[in-house]
Amino acid sequence: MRLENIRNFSIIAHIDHGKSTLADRMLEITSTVEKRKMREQFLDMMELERERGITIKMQPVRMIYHPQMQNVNIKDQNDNLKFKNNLPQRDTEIFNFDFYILNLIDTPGHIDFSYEVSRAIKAVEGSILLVDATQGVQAQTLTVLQMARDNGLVIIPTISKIDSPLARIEEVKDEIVKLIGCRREEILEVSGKTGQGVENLLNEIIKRIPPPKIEFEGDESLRALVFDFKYSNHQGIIVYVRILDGKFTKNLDLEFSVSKETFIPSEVGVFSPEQIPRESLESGEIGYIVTGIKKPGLASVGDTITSKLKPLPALPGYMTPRPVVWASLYPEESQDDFSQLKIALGRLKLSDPSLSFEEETSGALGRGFRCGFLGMLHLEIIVERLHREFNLNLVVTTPSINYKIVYTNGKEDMIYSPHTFPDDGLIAKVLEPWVKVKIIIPMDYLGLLMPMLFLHEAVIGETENFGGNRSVLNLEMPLRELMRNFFDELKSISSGYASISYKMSDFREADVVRLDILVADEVVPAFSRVVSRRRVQEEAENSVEKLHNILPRQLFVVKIQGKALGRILSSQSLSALKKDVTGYLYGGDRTRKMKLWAKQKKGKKKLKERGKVNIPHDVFLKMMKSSAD
Ligand SMILES: Nc1nc2c(ncn2[C@@H]2O[C@H](COP(=O)(O)OP(=O)(O)OP(=O)(O)O)[C@@H](O)[C@H]2O)c(=O)[nH]1
Ligand SMILES: [Mg+2]
Repeated sequence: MRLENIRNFSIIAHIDHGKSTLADRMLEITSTVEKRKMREQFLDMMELERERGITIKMQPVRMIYHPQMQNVNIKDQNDNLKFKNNLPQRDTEIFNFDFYILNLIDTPGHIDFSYEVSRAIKAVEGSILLVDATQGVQAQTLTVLQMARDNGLVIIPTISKIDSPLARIEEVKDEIVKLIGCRREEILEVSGKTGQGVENLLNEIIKRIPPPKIEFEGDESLRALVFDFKYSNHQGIIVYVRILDGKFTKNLDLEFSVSKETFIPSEVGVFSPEQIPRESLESGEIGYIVTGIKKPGLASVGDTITSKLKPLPALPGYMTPRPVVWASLYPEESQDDFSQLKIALGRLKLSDPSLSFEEETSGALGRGFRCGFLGMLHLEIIVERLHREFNLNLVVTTPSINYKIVYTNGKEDMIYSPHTFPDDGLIAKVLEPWVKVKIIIPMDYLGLLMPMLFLHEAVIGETENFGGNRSVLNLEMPLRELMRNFFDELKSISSGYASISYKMSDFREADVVRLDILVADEVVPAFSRVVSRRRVQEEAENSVEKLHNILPRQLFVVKIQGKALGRILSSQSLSALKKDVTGYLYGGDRTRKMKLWAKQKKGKKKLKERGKVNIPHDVFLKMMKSSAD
């Protein structure tokens, strides 16, 4: 295998800047996907990605590129496709021609999925930093650029969407020069829509990104970085690997360096982007290994796969990201679903290692899991996937951040679930996480932004001018305030022109209390929240009002109350549903109706005595959403 013919790269950008669409054109030019199978954002394969039009998971794909491919006619292109499909046996022949193997990893742009980006980056030598010609540099552009730089990658600055009538190519070039410090001529221009400039970009990738290097010579010196996992019912755990050294084939004795788990692979192969088995995977390549292991949780991403008999030192691995929000998930109906939920979370964690979960028991809710997420969208996506892929209906508690409690007796504790947040009298001090935030916003909107920042308790740091008329604001604020509808408010005051990125910072003292919601005189733990003391009255009223609007009426009157610091702060009554129990009686004797009414009344009294209000699954989801926005 000639390393000089391999290039590994990722496409990184702010959300919606055109990464997946650019990848489409690359797949076409290289005939990786047949024309008739092509569809928009081809690499967004998950149903949820397609529905929402966003990338959630990174996706590797291997392409074979002949720099003159566009000059060959259609017939030859078809030949090339056949050639590609026969590839497993013909690797050596490829390199007699001027072919390159391009391993591309498309990444998500939404900040909640940035752990995907950070893992993809470690598997490649270079990144295309894509900047939308209509939007310019945005907050997440800065974050992903920093990640690529920290990993010493070659960066190819590229402007996307140049076909758009709204494109401001020259201005955006100014911004990129300022940001990266590159020469203006180094910036490439592409349109994922028309394909303009994409072939040139592929040629520049070959020129600018270096081929992979090997550290240990010899086929038996085996070392591969695990950057992702997938679970298949049929094949068990499949690992996504970047081969650093050696030649991986099936039937070798392999082991995970850190977890020490051993296995004999039943298949190795490449992504095209579907899995294509091959005889071997060699140094510099990106592909997959079928481990046959069925039990999740044994090995984790960032682990190294090496030879069991002649192990090489482990690679540095990945930092586990710190969750931003926490919510508890409980099976709605039967506790039988608990073990189902446990398996489902284990499976999801394989392909999404940023998800964290731990068993939790709540008196009222039974057995469930306290889960950590990288943001509200992440939480929403996981709940949705549990529902769709595992058929689980869940009670989702109101999302919350974590708080450090110092008790009056000196003990300390970390609280992840609002319903376990202690009563005021027991607390000496509460500490909460803060975030460091970057906002890029047109200067015209600064006047509206400032009061909003004040209301969200932000401490404003450095502000710089950026490009023509935009500012970059650096600030710090409580994570609690960032989660309080900050993103939507920012979008609305800036007419969608502001962008934001953030990272977790330190813990600082907070003045917060627990707000409980009572339904029919009983606390519903899933609705408890921790709120700022000075906003508790307002929050109690809002929550009660919201639940009053969402909760279906019952056969009896239901009281909904907000309670904090030992006092009821807000109360509303949900009127009873009048069920027509006599409807089927046709005329006739009124006494029969009276009898039925009396029976109904008795039933209602019984229901009320039990105080059992049926809160359907979607009410929890709706409350979760409404309290987050
Ligand atoms: N005019 C024009 N629109 C484009 C171009 N590339 C992408 N778009 C549009 O921009 C939107 C986002 O495109 P995607 O390719 O999904 O962007 P992305 O960067 O992959 O988005 P995320 O993965 O969610 O971060 C879609 O509506 C595309 O149709 C382009 O070159 N020109
Ligand atoms: Mg995408």
